[in-house]
Amino acid sequence: MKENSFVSTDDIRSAFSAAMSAMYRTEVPAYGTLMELVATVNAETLAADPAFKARLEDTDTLERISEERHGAIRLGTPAELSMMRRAFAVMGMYPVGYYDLSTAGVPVHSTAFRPVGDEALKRNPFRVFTSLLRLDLIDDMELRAEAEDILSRRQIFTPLAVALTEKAEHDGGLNKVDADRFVSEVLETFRWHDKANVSPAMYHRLHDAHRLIADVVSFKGPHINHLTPRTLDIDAIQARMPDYGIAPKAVVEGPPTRRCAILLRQTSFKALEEPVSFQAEDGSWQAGSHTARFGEIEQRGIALTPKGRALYDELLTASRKIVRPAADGSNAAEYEKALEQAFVDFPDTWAEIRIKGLGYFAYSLTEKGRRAGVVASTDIEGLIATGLVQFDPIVYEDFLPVSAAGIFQSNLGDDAAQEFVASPNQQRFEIDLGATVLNEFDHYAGIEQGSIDDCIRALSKLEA
Ligand code: OOG
Ligand code: NI
Repeated sequence: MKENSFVSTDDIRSAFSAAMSAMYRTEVPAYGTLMELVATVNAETLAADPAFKARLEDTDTLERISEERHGAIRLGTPAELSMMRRAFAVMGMYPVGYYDLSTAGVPVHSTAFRPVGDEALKRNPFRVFTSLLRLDLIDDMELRAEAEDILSRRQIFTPLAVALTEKAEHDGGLNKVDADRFVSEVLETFRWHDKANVSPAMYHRLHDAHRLIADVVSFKGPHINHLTPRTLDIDAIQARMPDYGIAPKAVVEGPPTRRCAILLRQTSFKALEEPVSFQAEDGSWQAGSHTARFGEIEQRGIALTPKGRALYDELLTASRKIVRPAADGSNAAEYEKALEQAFVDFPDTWAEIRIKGLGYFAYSLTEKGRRAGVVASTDIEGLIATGLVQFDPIVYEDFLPVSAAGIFQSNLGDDAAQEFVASPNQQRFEIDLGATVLNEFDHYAGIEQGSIDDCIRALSKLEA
């Protein structure tokens, strides 16, 4: 097959995220309502700030501003995780980062499958936060064995999804007909099933061990549990959700509101209780309910260096020592205040964030730099000082474990906090995944260094 007849991985990913969005809106109408609110607030924000709008027009595709940026699934077995990796690769999505959530009382560890290059992110940034259940953290050995047995009997991919993934791997891509079929077949894995795989008694045993275990083990597949569009004003949406009849989680996760946005802020509406039926031992179906699916929004800022991230973690921990956000929202205002006060120590101008080595920046030539003629200097600070080179923040494209835990917790029910011994096991995760995950810090550092090299090369090349 000729290579140019292959659909690009970016196009397959775009088709997939659009199909998932359409499916989820039908499955969870409240999510459609959230999307409307996001579109409204984004339009208002842009109308109120023409300079901001112009800047976004330069760097983003404005008409796609309110589209989904990420979703999340929870898998049950190593085999499911490694097959998922292969299917995501067909869409140009690769595992970046390792997140241990055991410390936060959630028995999973995770990665994010996402596009990696700048071009691919611009074409469509859709990511999937993907967790693997850790039955090794469950003390009850009998229940652990039963859960393993139930999981070993399910097949979350359709035969055609597997066959098309293998075909893409073998041929190096998929043609239009196959790509369309691939998208609709892989979508099946993410679909909601209102008939559980287990009896009511087993569901309750799993649920009592941890609600998340029930969510993963009791169903035919890893239903998409939320999708997340991008908002330009997360505080406005948090405040206005109740007007639209949807209940926001107690607080916005991540850093406080700032002039210079850092990392990632996110919030969600609380997961809905949905009807499901369970098949009892005698074969009869019994009505019940399950709470798992919700909608989220995100607002992203600059990617921080290890030094910046350490400062972020330190300030977040400090603020949570003063006020720990209660799940019912009763101390939300106090929490916001403590957070804001703690973050006074995090510089809030791009220049200072850069000079202190807290964030990653992309460097480029200014207009003056482009007209400067020959400048054979490798001193980037000098080039900035003389106005030949400028810098822009690199957007953080990954996730935050404390925030992710907050999102998990608020959607597992307000009383779900539970202790596990911290036990990160990246090596085990990578063996199960069948690949190593990309280190996000190395990745951002590489983008930054590449942009510096490009500036220096461009200025000295004028010599030749
Ligand atoms: C995933 C929660 C993590 C985020 O945005 O941090 C996440 C889950 O609930 O499965 O999606
Ligand atoms: Ni999320």
